[in-house]
Amino acid sequence: MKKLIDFDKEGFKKEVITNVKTLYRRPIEEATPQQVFQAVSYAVKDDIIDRWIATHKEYEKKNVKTVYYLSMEFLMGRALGNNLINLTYYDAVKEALDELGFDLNLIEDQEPDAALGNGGLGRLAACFLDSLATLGYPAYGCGIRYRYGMFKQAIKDGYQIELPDDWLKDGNPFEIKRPEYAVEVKFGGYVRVENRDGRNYFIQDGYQTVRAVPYDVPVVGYGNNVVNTLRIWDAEADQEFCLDSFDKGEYEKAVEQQNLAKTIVEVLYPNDNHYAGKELRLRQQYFFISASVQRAILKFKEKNSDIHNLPDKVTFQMNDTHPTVAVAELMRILMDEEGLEWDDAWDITTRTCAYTNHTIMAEALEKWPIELFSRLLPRIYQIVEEINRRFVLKIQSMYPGNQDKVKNMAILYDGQVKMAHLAIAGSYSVNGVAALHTKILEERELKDFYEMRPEQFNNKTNGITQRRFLLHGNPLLASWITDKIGDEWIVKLSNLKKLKVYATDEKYQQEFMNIKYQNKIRLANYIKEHNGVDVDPRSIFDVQVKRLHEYKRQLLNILHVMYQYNELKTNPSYDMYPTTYIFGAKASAGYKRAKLIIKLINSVADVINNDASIKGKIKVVFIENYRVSNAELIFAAADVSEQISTASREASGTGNMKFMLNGAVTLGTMDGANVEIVEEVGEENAVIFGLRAEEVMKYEREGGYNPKDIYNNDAAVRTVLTQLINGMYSSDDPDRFRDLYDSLINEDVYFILKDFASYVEAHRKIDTLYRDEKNWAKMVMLNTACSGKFSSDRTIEEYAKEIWNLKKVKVTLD
Ligand code: F58
Repeated sequence: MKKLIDFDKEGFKKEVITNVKTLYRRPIEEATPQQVFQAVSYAVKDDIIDRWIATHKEYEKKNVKTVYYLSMEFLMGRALGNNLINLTYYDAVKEALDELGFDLNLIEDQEPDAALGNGGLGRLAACFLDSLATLGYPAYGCGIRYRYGMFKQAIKDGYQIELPDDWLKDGNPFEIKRPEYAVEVKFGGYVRVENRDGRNYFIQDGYQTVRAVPYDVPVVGYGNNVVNTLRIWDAEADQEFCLDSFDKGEYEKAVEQQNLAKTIVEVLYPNDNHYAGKELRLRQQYFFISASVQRAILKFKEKNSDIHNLPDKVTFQMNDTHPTVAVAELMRILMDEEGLEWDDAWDITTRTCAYTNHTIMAEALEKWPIELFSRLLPRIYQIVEEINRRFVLKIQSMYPGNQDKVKNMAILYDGQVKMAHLAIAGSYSVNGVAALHTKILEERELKDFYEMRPEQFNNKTNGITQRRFLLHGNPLLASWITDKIGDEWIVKLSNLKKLKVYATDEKYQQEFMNIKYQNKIRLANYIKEHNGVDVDPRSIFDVQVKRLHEYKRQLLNILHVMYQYNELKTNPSYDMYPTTYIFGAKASAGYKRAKLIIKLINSVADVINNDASIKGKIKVVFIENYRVSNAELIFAAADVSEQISTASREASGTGNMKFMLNGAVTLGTMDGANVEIVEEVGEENAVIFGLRAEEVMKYEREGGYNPKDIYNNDAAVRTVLTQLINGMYSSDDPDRFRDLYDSLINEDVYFILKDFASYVEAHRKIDTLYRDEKNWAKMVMLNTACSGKFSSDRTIEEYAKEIWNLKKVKVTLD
């Protein structure tokens, strides 16, 4: 890796030694790995700070436009390795630590993942921050400093157990508390109108307040001295908790406030593509939005005197509907605090807010009962009512007499506040996250909105950062690539296309495949250590890692494994290439069926892995506690990337891109960004199966299909389904998996049986392709070579130019 920034190795070593001493009163020889991790991180932070200060000085000097990326989730993973990579002294620090007698890999392993997110949406936010800093765009990530992040998953007797993720227990060395930027957030009470000088002022009274205190986490750009900020808010009680108060009423009030504050930021809701509808969740949303928007306005006012210029200096990008109270909060501040009239405030708001949609799944669209919303946020609700009143008038004037339009588009309807509608009404941009997804939004889910204002809609296909998912996660491949085409790919991933010429050269094919093999050994060791299962690195590593959700169809995958096992057992001529099926997935704690699918995968693994008669042809592994840090190992080692969602359901997917980048072949449906992956790499270098999105949607319009037809006509499917209920994988309780059986036979909402034959066929194709070593090597190399489009740098450039209108800033150190 090219060294772009000077690194003083001896000085660094000294600083680590001093840090251990001052933090822990110990000589370095006696320090625990965790203590060394802390000491190293503080030394790295020291370097980051200078760049952080310089960056903000530059932003202030230039009075630049800034994007505030508002998100309930930032799935950052570990910081140390990534910061070293982006400071461009990972290798140098590795060497320095070697000299001190420590292995950087082991030190990195001391850091807990910052798992302030569920899955794709939260990880996307983290990739975006990395790209924003690397490209030099002024940006803040704004979120919540959850005390407990995404739960830790343990597998006990094949079942998922959730354990609390106490990620802050040893302290977070990179964060900085900024009490000087604390603000107040108000909940509840009532609104009183006061007339002053002929103007009505709306005043919230009788409310409870919570103090929002920001913690800033540095986001280091790659090799460019830029350090942006992830600002996550903690909640504190507003009043001093007065222990010696003799006034019982006061004392109880203080306790109440303390509890209110504590519970708001206590824990991340572990739902993926499903909204919780809980009062606390709405509290969390308003809490971080109010704090972030208040702060942004205060900062704007430091450098700008006319609030009308806000849209020239600020964009609030709302990551899904969770932050959309921002629309009403900004209106509140502009009117109640800045004294603007409605029209003025609305004009500013709708030129400042923008909204990204991440799903078409109906159950993920947030709707709040008006009763709850208005009780918790009385002033905000008043504003939403007025936004709705005016919006409905607009609909009626465009479509006179068309009640359906009002019903489909109103923000308040059926006693509910529809957050997506509020987001669209209040934004100047609405974007989907892959071409197919945006098309479905425009033509189906948000059709009425699209027809009303087509120019508002646009697509921004997702991306991922190559700095974490290749440079850090796959150092062998990263240095091979650099060796071939130089290291500019680190900031310009489209350069990877220069690798195409190597894809047909046998020597390079061998090198590439050897790296894959080394990565498979690394993962096999991890699996042995964590699962106690031996897997053969020469087998095909066929991987599906993502949240467990019915639409993602892990069930289809495991049913196919059951089918293949039947073939092996009953058909002596059945020939298959040894395959290791690797799963990793967390199920939302309350999602029963998803948890049952995890149990099924583990039960199938138990039976198959212990059947010596099949000579290890199939192995099934469920990797416990799938998360960002072990994902890096997994992507690097995969041969086959399972992207098998029911077509039309996966908005984009981003795991698919990480596999491709690391040289895996996609086995997938034409869904989300898979469509664009195939477009880039060519159909012959992916294996596509199953119904297309239009076909799925057609069936859905016509009331579904009849899965019993398939059950009756396909003996192999019948056998597999019967094995769900005959105790083959649940001898102690044959009825355990009956719910899965019933769901498939009766409805099969996700078209699993419908796509089954085609999926079997696709696996046969993979088997055949894999045996042709040269062609396979060519395929995987072309996958890496053609993955340039899927860098989040490309995505962010598009957001910056087409939505945010941001300018890049250069930062130099004096
Ligand atoms: C995901 N959504 C999409 N939601 O499912 C995926 O296709 C897409 O690639 C990704 O966003 C990024 O655009 C997703 O991860 C959540 O996890 C929400 C968390 C909060 C509750 C509702 C779901």
